[in-house]
Formats: sequence, structure tokens, C-alpha cells
Amino acid sequence: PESTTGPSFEDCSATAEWLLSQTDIRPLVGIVCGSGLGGLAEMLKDQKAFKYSNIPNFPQSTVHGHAGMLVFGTLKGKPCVCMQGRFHLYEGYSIQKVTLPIRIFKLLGVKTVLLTNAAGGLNPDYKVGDIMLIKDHINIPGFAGNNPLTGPNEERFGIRFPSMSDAYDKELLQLAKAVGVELGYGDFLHEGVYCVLGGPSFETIAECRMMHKLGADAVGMSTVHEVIVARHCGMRVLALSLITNQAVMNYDSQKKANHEEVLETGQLRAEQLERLVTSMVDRIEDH
Ligand code: 6GU
Repeated sequence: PESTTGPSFEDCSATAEWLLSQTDIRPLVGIVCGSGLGGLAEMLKDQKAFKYSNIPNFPQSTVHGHAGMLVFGTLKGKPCVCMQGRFHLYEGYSIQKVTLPIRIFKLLGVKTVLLTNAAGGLNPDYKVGDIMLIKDHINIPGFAGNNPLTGPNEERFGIRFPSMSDAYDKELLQLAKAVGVELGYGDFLHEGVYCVLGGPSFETIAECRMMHKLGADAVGMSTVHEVIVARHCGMRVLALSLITNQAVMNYDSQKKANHEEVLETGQLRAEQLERLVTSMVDRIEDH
């Protein structure tokens, strides 16, 4: 990992200024697309897209299934910015670099962040293809000091000790549930707790059992760091997981987690997930 300081406020500002000089779109909603869920970015109208490699100070995306583009445009007439592909700790970036785009969102004027991810189901009631609205998280890397806010606090973004008991916006959760039911997704829509691990190796059976016992419903390798940084700087957050596979919980199972299955399920339910996010954007009140 790099130093614990991460990109400076000035670096973030320079990147945001550069982006704002390249497009007239002034996004109010920032969207992060998880593995296999990048199709969402293609639904934006009047697009202006930037390859991560062309954006000053931006990290590069290295994972198959993540496109590596920052897309500006409108969704249902609302100005949005969308990360088609995110950064992960397991790619070797510092945790500050992983979450840099969220601070860029803030400086672009974003008020609400919608995050998606692919996750393994720990709750035995969850089936492959189900959607879980994240109501809370367990930050395992954070237990060991790997928190994106580690280092000197940048007061221009937020306070030293932000609360996380209100991380997932209750109004947005209510709205997402209502919109999901309206769309006919009630049968495969859950509300649950997401547990983050560093990856890239998948969990052992004992680790899955432990996380489930501790109250986690799904497990993944992303999102939580971004949520912490978004809340630190006062943006509202809605996050949702597509359950792409069931985590292996018992020693008789012949199954094992793999990235191909994750991407395939992404395709299976991508349309529904895209419709849910699009409808959410439509219904979000700007403030
Ligand atoms: Cl089973 N585990 C983790 N850590 N991440 C995942 C996953 C499982 N399925 C999709 N993403």
C-alpha cells in the first residue's frame, strides 16, 4: 500500500475541475456499477464518457468484468455520473485510492450515491439472482485498522469521527422497497447486512459460518469503503447487492465460488437491477 495520506484535497479538486471543464452535465446522482452490472452506464442519455486512464489522478481498473469508464449523462432527465467499474483493495490500491472517485463525486456536486455490487449469499433464504438492499454493514478490514478515513482528517470533506449507525439512508431504503414492489420484484427483494472482506480469495467455509453467525446476510469485496467516504462528506447512500452465488456453508458441498458464476448471474438479473436503479433515480428528490 501507498502512504496512509492518500490523494490530497487539492488533487481531488484538480480532477473534479478537469472533469467539469469537459462536460456541461452537473450530476446530482452518482452511481457505482458492480461486477457484471456495468450495463447501467449504457442507459445514460447525452453521454460524455471518460476512460479512467485519461482522467488525471484516477486509478486504473484491472478486473475482467469492469469496464473502466466514468460516464456522465442523464437518466430519466436527471444529471448523473456513473462509474462503470470500480476499484478494489485486492487490486493493490491503497484504500484511499479505492475511494477517491467518491470524493470526486462530492466535488462534482453529487448529493446521492447509489452503489451496486455482486455478493455471495450467506442467508439461507437468499437465492441466486435475489437483490438485497443493504441496510447495514460489517467492515472486517476496518476491525484491523483498514478504514478509508485513516490518516489526517480532511475537514473540508467531513469530521474526524463520523457516525455509521445512519450510513444507509432510511428514506432511500423505503423508496427502493416501494419501487421494487411496484416493479414486481417483491419475491426476490430482501433487506440485509453486507459484510466486506479484502479478497481476492473467496471465503472458507468456516469464515462463511462465522459471518452468518455474526449477522451478515451477504459477503463481498467492495462498497463499504465507498459508503464510509460518502457518509463522511455528507452524501446520502443507497447500496444494493445482487446475490450472484450462495456462499459455501457446509463441508458436504461440492460447490465452490468462482468469478464466472458471478458475472453470469449479473447478466441474468442485470435488466431488473438496471430498472430498479433507473426508477430510483427517477424518484429521488434533489436536496
Ligand atoms: Cl461468495 N464472496 C465474496 N467475497 N465476494 C463475492 C462473492 C462471494 N460472490 C460475489 N462476490
